[in-house]
Amino acid sequence: NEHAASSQRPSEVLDEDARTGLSVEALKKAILNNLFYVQGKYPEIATRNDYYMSLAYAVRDRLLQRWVASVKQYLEGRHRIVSYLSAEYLLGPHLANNLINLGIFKEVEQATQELGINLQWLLDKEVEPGLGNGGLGRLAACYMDSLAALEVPAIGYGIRYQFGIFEQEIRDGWQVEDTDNWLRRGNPWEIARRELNYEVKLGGYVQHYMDRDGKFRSNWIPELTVKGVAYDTPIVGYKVNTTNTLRLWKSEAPKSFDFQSFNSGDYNNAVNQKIICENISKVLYPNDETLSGKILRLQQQYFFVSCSLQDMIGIHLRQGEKIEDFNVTFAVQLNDTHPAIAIAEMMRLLVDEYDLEWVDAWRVTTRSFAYTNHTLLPEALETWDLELFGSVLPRHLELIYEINRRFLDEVTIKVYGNHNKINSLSIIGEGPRKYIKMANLACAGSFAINGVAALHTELLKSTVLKDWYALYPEKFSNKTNGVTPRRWLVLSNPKLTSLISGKIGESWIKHLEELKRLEAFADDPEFQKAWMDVKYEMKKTLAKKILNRTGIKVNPDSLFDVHVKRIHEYKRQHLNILHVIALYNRIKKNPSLEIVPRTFIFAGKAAPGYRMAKLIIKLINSVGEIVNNDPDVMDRLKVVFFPNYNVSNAQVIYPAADLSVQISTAGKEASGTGNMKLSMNGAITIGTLDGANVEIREAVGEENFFLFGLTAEEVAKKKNEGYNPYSYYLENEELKLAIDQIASGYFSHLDDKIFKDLVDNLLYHDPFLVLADFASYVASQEQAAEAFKDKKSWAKMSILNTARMGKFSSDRSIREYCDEIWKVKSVPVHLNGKY
Ligand code: GL7
Repeated sequence: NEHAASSQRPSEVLDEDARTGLSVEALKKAILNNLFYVQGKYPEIATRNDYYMSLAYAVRDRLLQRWVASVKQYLEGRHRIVSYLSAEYLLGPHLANNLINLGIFKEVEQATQELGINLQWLLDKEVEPGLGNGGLGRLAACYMDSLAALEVPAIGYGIRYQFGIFEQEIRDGWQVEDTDNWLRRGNPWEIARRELNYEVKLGGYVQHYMDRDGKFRSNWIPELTVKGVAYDTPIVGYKVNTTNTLRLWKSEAPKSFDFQSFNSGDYNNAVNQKIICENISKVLYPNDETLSGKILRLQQQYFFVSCSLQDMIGIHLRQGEKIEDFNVTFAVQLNDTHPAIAIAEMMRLLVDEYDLEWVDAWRVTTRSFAYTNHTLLPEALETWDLELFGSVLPRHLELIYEINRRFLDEVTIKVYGNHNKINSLSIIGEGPRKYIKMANLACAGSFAINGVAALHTELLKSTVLKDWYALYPEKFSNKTNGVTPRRWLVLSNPKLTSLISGKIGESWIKHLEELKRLEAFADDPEFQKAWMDVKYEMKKTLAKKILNRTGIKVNPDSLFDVHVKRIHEYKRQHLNILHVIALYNRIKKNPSLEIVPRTFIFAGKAAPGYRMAKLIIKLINSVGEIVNNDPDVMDRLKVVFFPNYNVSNAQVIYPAADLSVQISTAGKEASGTGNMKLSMNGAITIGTLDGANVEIREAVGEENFFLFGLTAEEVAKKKNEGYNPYSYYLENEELKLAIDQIASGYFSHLDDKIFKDLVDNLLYHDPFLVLADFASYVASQEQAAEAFKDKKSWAKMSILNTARMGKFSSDRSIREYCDEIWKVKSVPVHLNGKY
């Protein structure tokens, strides 16, 4: 039973110090108390998991004290609250992060040690909540951390998926998916709020009638009603009391409902309906940047959005405020279009349930929402088949028609009847089948629209959202992504953290721009040595993990070339592997060739239905099998595919990277955030002018960045002119040989069919211009290898990368959102007395 661990605990028996004290003694007492009163064990028979749970509850008690104080203060002071709506939160393990943010890592380390247990064992026990696919979900997690660190009142709303992103295994070189049963041992970080639940209607039809006052009314008769139950996770800020709420909804069957069928004797139907209800929050869709158009996915989106809006309205009204002032209490951010149905749901709640006039409801709605776009890929822009949409949300379909009708009336005048523009702006797409365009709904209903990196925002304005930009230029702004230095430096790289703090103190952790002060030591030989010693240590740690997970022995003295992210053709893992093959062939031609030894480290999941991505994983492993075992190579090249890339694994990989591979086709990666984490940890980027790479290069200096490839403009031009990949293949000998080898089965036990689709795709289509960028990539990699030979200058480049990453803290991003979009202020939380 997944709730077992969060069962009642007799807090009365704990004294105050054991509940909230931060001293080693208090922590020890708390752990032992929990071992007894929560786990029902005594030390001699306790397992590591028992100790993990006991420590987790001890930490949670400390969070609760701050959490209650925060909520109380927000409500009593009627402070403006940020509401972040996101279908994904890729949180990573909580325990270590909470220890750091509470400032008790050392104390807990000592407390556990005195109890005869190793803290690392306990940290390793935590199963991470993988409630997201990749960058978009991880960004939401970093933003929750920064909101709390900056003492901004905020609630994150989302879905409590019972199964998060699948676990990846590699078998015979292929990706195999396994379910992520993250709740199987209970989740000590969440608090089930059974009493906080809302009903959500689905399906059915709408009745229209005129009421006694002569007002037209709509009555939505659903086919199904589900209940959303709140599960809260406290998110504490770094060394502040502020503790915000992450509120995730679990779907259940409403009580009333099994009874109905029961009474009519239809027990099977009652059970079936219960399963249908519970299915809604059962599993995260594993597609990254591709829409799936599935009914269940639309139900998920609507389910969590409706619960969240009902919850916000409840909070607002309980403060004695008027419904018309909703937008004064809340600023609601839509994390991509996944929650964009909120615009229509808000209109439904205001018009149907709270009796507002349409124009008043629209005014409140369009002052409440802001929309972040995270991708330019056309296949990722969400649309719903209109008929399917109407079958799930019949009332919302009517509302969207009305929103669209009024909107197009306004637009027609502004664009002077230009039909192309009207079609492009319409929320409803015409074609053989009509469809709903979620990005257009989001744009029409939001007061602010932003992209996630400077280049991305410019491309939004000039391509995907061009007509919107022409209509509402004042709504647009850029908010370059950021990452939290707490998890991605302090927690992942404690040795580098102490080295830095030893030189410049600790305040950089909250004010990342202060890393600039490291520049003064970039030429200091002693500091350079200490810096590279830490890197070496981290490479050894990763090497051990690699051996453990893959059986491959890698040399920590070699250049660690790190390419970790979701597997996608636009991210071009195949460009990387073509370079590996080229180096391999150079060695085969000249076995005594002097080259910088390299370890190529890949990691990342492929969407289970994305054939080409899965084929790329197989290719990486196939090339690895040959290269790693060819005696001619003499360990100068190693290719590793590190399985099951997730937050925990990323925390071990980033600190060990020498070279950060960010080689997406220019114009395709909206921002990237792994690029920031790697650079922060002293890796030097080899990359295209794409996403945030552009700003990273500007920040670290072009001499500390290996640039290659076509620009976004050149890519667009080449495609326009008719790109012919085959000519690149013919002209470049190394490229031709590499592709011929893949095609002939050299890496696949002479099986010449397995990679046929991949090869044909490259030779005859190559939509992401892998072949066009190959020569430039190889040349840039030669520069990187040359630079790696000069240890001093490499150390300097590495130090300068870290030193100049201040801008890429998510604290900076959140400050910009707060000042320019949300208009919210910090509210310091005080812990006076007991709560
Ligand atoms: C993404 C972008 O692809 C990525 O570049 C960006 O850093 C991230 C956060 O803004 O959002 N968009 C998207 O749909 N996914 C992303 O990771 C899954």
